[in-house]
Amino acid sequence: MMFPNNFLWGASTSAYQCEGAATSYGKGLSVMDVSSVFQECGVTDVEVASDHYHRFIEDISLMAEMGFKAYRFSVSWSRILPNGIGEVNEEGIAHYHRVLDELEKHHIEPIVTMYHFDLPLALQDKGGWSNRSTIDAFTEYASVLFSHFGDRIKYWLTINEQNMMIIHGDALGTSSHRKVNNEKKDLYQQNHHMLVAQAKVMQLCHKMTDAKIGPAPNISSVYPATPHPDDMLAASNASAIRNWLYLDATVFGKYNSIAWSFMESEGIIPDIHEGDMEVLKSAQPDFIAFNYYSNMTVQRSRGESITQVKDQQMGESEQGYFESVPNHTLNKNEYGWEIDPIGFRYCLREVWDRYSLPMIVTENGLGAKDILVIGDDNIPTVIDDYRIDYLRAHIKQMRLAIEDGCDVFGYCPWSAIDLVSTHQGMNKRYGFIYVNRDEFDLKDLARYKKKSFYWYQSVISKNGTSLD
Ligand code: BGP
Repeated sequence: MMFPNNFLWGASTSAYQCEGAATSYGKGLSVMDVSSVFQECGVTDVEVASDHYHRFIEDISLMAEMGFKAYRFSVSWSRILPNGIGEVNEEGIAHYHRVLDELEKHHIEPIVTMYHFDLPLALQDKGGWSNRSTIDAFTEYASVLFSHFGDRIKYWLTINEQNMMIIHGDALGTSSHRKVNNEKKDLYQQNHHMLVAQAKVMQLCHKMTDAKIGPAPNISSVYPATPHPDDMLAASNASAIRNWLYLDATVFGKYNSIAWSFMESEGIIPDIHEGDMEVLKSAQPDFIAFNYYSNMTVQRSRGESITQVKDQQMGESEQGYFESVPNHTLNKNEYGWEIDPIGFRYCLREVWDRYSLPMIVTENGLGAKDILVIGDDNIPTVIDDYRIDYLRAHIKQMRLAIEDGCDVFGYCPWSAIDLVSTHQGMNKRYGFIYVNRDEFDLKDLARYKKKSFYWYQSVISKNGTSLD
């Protein structure tokens, strides 16, 4: 079994994590530029990051050397609209045109995320997603993007990991920290606004362009800790609350009933305006993009939280509904994230079974403390066999999922180049390309090819037929 001929092999980045130039060239601030998470974790901020803003020509030429068919990156909303709405920053528009020129030159398909965690601060100051007017702001931003780039981009992603911003907003640094009466209700109100905004933007995309558009949640299939029916129910709760709430609303245009009954019991049903549900119903994604790092395992809620560490892949629980537990059949990476390639096949099958829409994997990868060494040719490199093993195992399982009948049209692991990790700064690296800087010492920001660079190059050149 082969990967389809036009399979989109590539990799991903996001604007705030790699661009740098966070306060230059007319860009407005975003919530990530002022996020306290980096300081709390004692890691670098995103002022310079990987300096991709200034070095995209070199970076894209390295991606071309790897044979990339696609590059998934995000546009910084506040670089296009410094205040979130209103005045357009022409320098921002010109920048992304230059990025697209470069990609075109190398025949690399751009896959563009419109919003990857970095809400313009000006909008956050007005209440962010709690404020219904952010729906209009996102639609306005989308219309600016479609009118400037609509004829150059075939694949758009609306919102990166909307589900993680709701569930783990504090850890990601996207929370507004506003004082509200009922924090949880406010979160699910934000979620509703994002769902409506996304639906409007999908409609707009179809009206203004010939491009395809889809959501980009973080999906983890959920295993029950034991075959006990209570654990089975807990797994079903977790899946509904973590995954299907988001995708059902996007694809079927309705709230998942299990998630709805959870919101009802918790007293957190969002205010839904007349016409909202019609908007959700009438919008249709063309594909599902999703990020996969690992699945999760849960048991029935015993009323206390089992894990203390909370990030995108760990420690999720909803008192009364489910509780995450470690899966002892799986190995973990050095940051405690479980490694579950077979679960990747399972997850692809589950999403395919449920929605029957073409899928593209927009994140998957291994974060590690890479060590730069001098290679045979006297050029610095990283011998990242651990990353190669991880990616190989996942790509093999993706191939099996395709054999199972899943329609997967692309794979863009995290990340193309090293960039700032949400909690561990430059310490936790994911890239095929090493960026020569430390946490606080910017060094020369030179690019070095890791061992995985050459490995992935060969995988792509053989279209995934030879993985060993
Ligand atoms: C995803 C985010 C990415 C990236 C990735 C790795 O949830 O979409 O932006 O950060 O996780 O996570 P981390 O940087 O925490 O290791």
